[in-house]
Order: sequence, then C-alpha cells, then structure tokens
Amino acid sequence: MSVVSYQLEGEIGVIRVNNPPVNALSHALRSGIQEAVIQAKLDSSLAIVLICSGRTFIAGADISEFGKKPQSPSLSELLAIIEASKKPIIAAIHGTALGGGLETALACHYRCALASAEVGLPEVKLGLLPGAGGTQRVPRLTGVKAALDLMTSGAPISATKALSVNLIDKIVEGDLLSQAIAYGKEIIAQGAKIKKVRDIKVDDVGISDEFFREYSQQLSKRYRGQKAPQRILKCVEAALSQTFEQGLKTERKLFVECMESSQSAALRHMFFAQRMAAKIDGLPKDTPIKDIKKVGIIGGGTMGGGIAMNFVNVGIPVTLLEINAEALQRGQDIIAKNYARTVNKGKLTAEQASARQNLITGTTHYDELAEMDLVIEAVFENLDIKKQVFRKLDQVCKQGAILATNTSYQDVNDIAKATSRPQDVIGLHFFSPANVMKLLEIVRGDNTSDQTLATCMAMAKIIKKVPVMSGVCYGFIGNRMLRQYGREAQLCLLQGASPDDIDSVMQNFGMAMGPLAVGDLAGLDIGFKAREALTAEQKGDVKTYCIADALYKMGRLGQKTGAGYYRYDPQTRQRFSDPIVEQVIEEQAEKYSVERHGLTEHTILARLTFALINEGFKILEEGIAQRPSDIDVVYVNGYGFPAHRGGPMFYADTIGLEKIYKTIGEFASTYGEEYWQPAALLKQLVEEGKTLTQWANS
Ligand code: T1G
Repeated sequence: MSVVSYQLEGEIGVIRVNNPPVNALSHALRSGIQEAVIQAKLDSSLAIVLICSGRTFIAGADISEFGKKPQSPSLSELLAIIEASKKPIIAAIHGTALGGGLETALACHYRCALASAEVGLPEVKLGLLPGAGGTQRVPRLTGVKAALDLMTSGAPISATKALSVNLIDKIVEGDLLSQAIAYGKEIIAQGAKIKKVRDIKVDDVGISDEFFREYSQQLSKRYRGQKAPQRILKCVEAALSQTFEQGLKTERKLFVECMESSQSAALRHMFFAQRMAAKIDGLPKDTPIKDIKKVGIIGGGTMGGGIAMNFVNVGIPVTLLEINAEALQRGQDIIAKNYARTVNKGKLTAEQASARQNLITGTTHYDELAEMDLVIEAVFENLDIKKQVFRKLDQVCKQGAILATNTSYQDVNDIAKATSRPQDVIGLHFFSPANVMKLLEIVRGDNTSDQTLATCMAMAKIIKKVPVMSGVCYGFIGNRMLRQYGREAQLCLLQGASPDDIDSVMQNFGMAMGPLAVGDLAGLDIGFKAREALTAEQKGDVKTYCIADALYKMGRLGQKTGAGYYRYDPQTRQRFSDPIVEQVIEEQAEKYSVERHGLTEHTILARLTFALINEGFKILEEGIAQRPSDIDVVYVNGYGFPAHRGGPMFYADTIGLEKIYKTIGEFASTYGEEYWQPAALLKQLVEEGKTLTQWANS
C-alpha cells in the first residue's frame, strides 16, 4: 500500500499521506510526496493541499532511520521542491505536527489547522535541532524569542498559540479536508500568490548580542552539559546575520554535529527504550484488560496522597482509607496542599483543583472498598502490616479486583500468599512525590496473572506514568541498584572523599542531585530505618553505613533538621559543608582503622557508576528486568540519571564493557572482593567481545 496518494478534486490537487502510526517521514513517504508534487505540477490544478490520514499530521522525521545510510530525497531536498512549487501548497494540520512535520508545513506556502491541533519542534529532546530549515523559517515567522522558546523547550503549542505567532495562517473547524480545499479556493481567488517563508526578513528589533549571551546562560543552567540547545541558538543567530541559504548551511553543519553526538544517540535510545518498556515479552497481545473505574487507596500519607492524585487527575474517583478520622484528615490536607501549590504555580485553576479533590472520598471502613476495581496499599513499609492489610482486602474486595502494593522493598510473593487470590496481586511501586515522578515499577509476582499485569501496564499510561516491569527481589530494579551506588558513596566518604567531593562529581556527571544531598532531602532516618529492617547478612560490612548511622544518632536527619551531611540555611535551604561532618568521618575512620586518602574524581565516578552497572548486569542475569533498556528507563525516570547519557546500561556500552570489567577487577584488589565481584553476564560479554546492546538484540 502506497503511503502517499494524489488526486485532483476540481482545481485543487490533494496529496494524502498515510504512513501509520504517526506519518513519520520515512524514505517512502518523502519519495511519495515528491512524486505527487511533480504530478501536480503537470496537471490542471491551481493549488495543492497536503493532508494526512490517521491520528496526526506528520509527526517528524523517521527516527528509526537515523544513523542509517541517507536515501534521496532527503527531507531538505523535498522541502526545497515543495517551496519551489509554482502552485501554492496548503498544509492541512491535525493532531501533532512535530519536528520535520512542522518543517514540511513551513516549506508550504500556507498552513491551516484544526483548533485541536498542536505544533512543535521536539528535536532538542533527542539531542538534535530542527534540521530541515526550521531554525531559519521559524524566526522569520515568529520573531527570535518565540522561535528560541519553541525550539529549546521542545514543547508543542496549541493551534491558537501557533496562529498568534504566525506559524499557521488559519484555524478551521469541522472537516479538515473540505475546509482546506475551501481555503485553497480562496487563495486561488486572491491570485494564488506564492508566499515563501524564506522571503520574510527576521524581525530583529530589540535583539542584541547581549540577548543571545543571556539566553545562552539560561540554556546552560536549564540543560546542564547538553550541546543541542546551544547549537539551536547559533542557528537562530545565523538566521539574523546570514542569508537564508547560508543559514541553511549553518543549520546543516550544526545538525550533523548533533546527529553524530553521543548525547543524541543516548536521547534517541531513551525515546525508543521508554516505548519498549511498555511491552512485555511473551504477553499475548490480546490479553484482556480490565476496566479501572474505581480505585481504593489504603494509607493517606505522602505516598498514598500522591498516588490518589494521579487517578483523580485523569477523572478516576478514589476512595482513600485511613485508620481513623485524624489520619484521614491529615491525608486529605496533604492532597489539598499539593493542589494549592499547583494552583499557585498557575498550572491548574482553583476550580479544576477542587473538582479533582471532590473525586476523593475518605473512609475508615474497609467495607467501602468492596466495589473497587483496583486497590493500592500504601501503608508503613513493614511486611507484617502489609500482609494484614491484604488479608482484609481479600475478605472485602469483589472478585477480580486488582490488589496492589506500593512497597519499595518487600516480597510481593509473600504479600500475595496472604490472600486467596495471588493472581490478582501485583506491585505498583510509585516514586515520591508520587503525583510528580513519572516512573512506575510494576512488580510481577510469581502468580500475577497476565490480565492483572496487562491491565496495570495499560493503567500506567492512562495516569501518565512510565511503566517498567520488574520481577520480585529486594528493591526490585531501581532501589536494588541504588543500594550499591549508595554503598560506594558511603565507602568513598570513609576512605577519603568529602560529601561535596562526591556530590559535585555526580552532579557534573549530570545527575540531578548527588547521593548525599539526596539522602539529606529524603531524610537520613528513612535509610536508617530501612537498614534496621535488614538481616545481618543483608546489611553486609557494618562499617559501610557507620557515618550515616552516626549522623542519624546525632539527630542530623538532613534538610528536615537543618543538618545532615551538610548544614542548611533555614531560609534559603542552601547547603554548606559542615566541619562537624568532617569530624564524624575522621572519628569513624579511626574507629574502623580506615586510612583516608584523597580520591580522584575519576575514581569516585567509576566506583559509583560501575557499582550501579554491575548490579544492573546481575538484575538482567536473574531476569528481574526484561532488557537493559528497561533499566535505563528506570534510572532516567526515577533516579535523575542524565537522559543524555542514555541510562546506566547504555552508558556502560559507551564506556566499554571491557574497561568496566577490568576496573572492577582493580577495585576488587584495592577495596576488597566483598563488593567487587563482576557479574557473570558482564564477564561473559567481555569474553565474547559483545556489547550489551548486541546481547539484548540477539
Ligand atoms: N519516528 C519513528 N517512529 C515514531 C516517531 C518518529 N518520529 N514518533 C513516534 N514513533 C513511533 C513510536 O516509536 C511508537 O512505535 C508509535 O510511533 C507510537 O508512538 C529533520 C530531525 C507523535 C506525540 O520527536 O512525540 O523530525 O512502540 O507511543 O504516545 O528536524 O510519538 O508503536 O512500535 O509515542 O500517541 C521529531 C516523536 C523527530 C516526535 C505520539 N519528532 N514522537 O505519541 O504514541 S526528529 C518527534 C512523539 C526530526 C527534523 C528532525 C510521539 C507522538 P511502537 P507513541 P503517542
């Protein structure tokens, strides 16, 4: 089936694109449009409409073609042909005209769109820049600042907003094709003028070198370490200082730099990894999915309240259960405070916030959960308490209700055994703050049914979460790996580094926050209590957490007490190194006869990241994660790992498995073999000379 068709409708030639699912600009699509434009040139048409079937106008270049041998016509070649047409071409936009899709519309002479349509240039999210004239055409229509905001944010804008900045010429209602044809006839009646965006001069009023310098500084702060945003800025500067053709050449040069960068390879990897994570190997495509119309949540603490918000935000009513009226009120107050914050930021109106809160019914009676389709337990992180809750749920909930635990660590199989319906039991591990963090670890128990699993994967998308399936182990995927990363942070402290040494290394690497600052944010009591629940064997070498334990016992719980690994300004919450902490570290090192030596940044980075990666290999060996890219999705969406490094496992291939394996061997001899045992899979791939990506695709 051809992805492009052409037919004459009166005096209007109609080019129809049909390349599901998003009309991405594959080679076939580019060739098809080229042929159609040439055909229209020769027939009796007086104007041409370019329209797409399916759910959206062209949503961009075909990302899956990147990195492969380019095939003519390139997108730029095609857009030059469109723009050179002697007959006006009208782009008829619906859905989301993104990236190369919007650039195609901008090469047309007119643009109309449904009011529901959106347009955007998300290339920056892939470590790229609009490489088919977008950096040169957009400023000519919108002006410099609006163009930079559009291209460096990568966020789509509504048709109304697009009209206001001249990206589209007309908003139409009803049937897009007939409206676009009518618009074409209007244009013909007005002389069928050819309006080329390239002929417009950029409005540079108020745009100085200082403007670009300041904008560049803002971009450096917002996109720490990323190169594409700065290159977009350079392209827009060229749109002011160079001719259109020269500007296209500048854009091309900088686009190729982006395309060839490891940052773009990593971000493109993350684009597909996130979509792949939603696919469960071996789960039949026709697995029936249950309707989730009513949700019960047990526990109105920070987590329970945040979880509840995810559902009412998409219109699903929630029954929130607490042990007594006071606790319930506290839970509802947490939710109210969260919404008030969102309203203050202007992201919601007060009416919207209140409509959502009105979808939450509080109760202290389990019987009220009898008709729930899904119940999520978010009580204290204690296995016995959780088992009691599930025994109760087993008694009151209707047959077929999905019973989920939000546990971070406990064994989902043990919890399932507390019920008579283990097939309906699953883990839904949200990340705090649950109404903000995108990641949702979906923990499949030994007896979790395909239907329960498929329903939760689908539900995740409805509540706008990024789902990753995990098997059952201590800490699932994210927290299990985090323990190794945290362990090395603690041992680096004991062996010679300061909190700031470690956190600056990891922040310069691109982590949102360093591990010790994260500890202070979460509260050192959380970690201490989690360690208290461990067996001696699970705890490992007692000196590992001696500093964290000492600070906890001093009442230094982190930001909440004004001091932890750092001291915090009570007003600004700015953190400062604290000599008391240095003293605690020295005392603990002496207590455990550990000689402290300065650690290089390279050593700190290698110890923390390779500990993370090595555990990731073990998780893959055990089948806890389906594929390496799932682990990357967990770390980028749940732990602030820089997306432009592709997640820990993609990063491992970037570093090279042999180098990691050898370094782990060196760490074993320097720091002891207790923690530095290379994963068998890592050893195997090094011996086979394979990358992790090759292994995953084999
Ligand atoms: N290329 C190839 N495949 C794509 C694709 C693309 N651009 N966009 C989506 N897909 C696939 C996706 O992998 C999934 O496949 C299916 O379509 C549905 O996607 C020269 C260089 C359009 C908002 O960055 O933002 O143009 O998993 O699950 O949630 O300047 O897809 O079903 O096999 O995301 O409804 C710029 C990326 C490219 C847009 C729809 N464009 N796509 O969201 O569906 S670079 C983008 C999206 C470029 C030019 C530059 C979203 C969507 P599968 P989905 P959705």
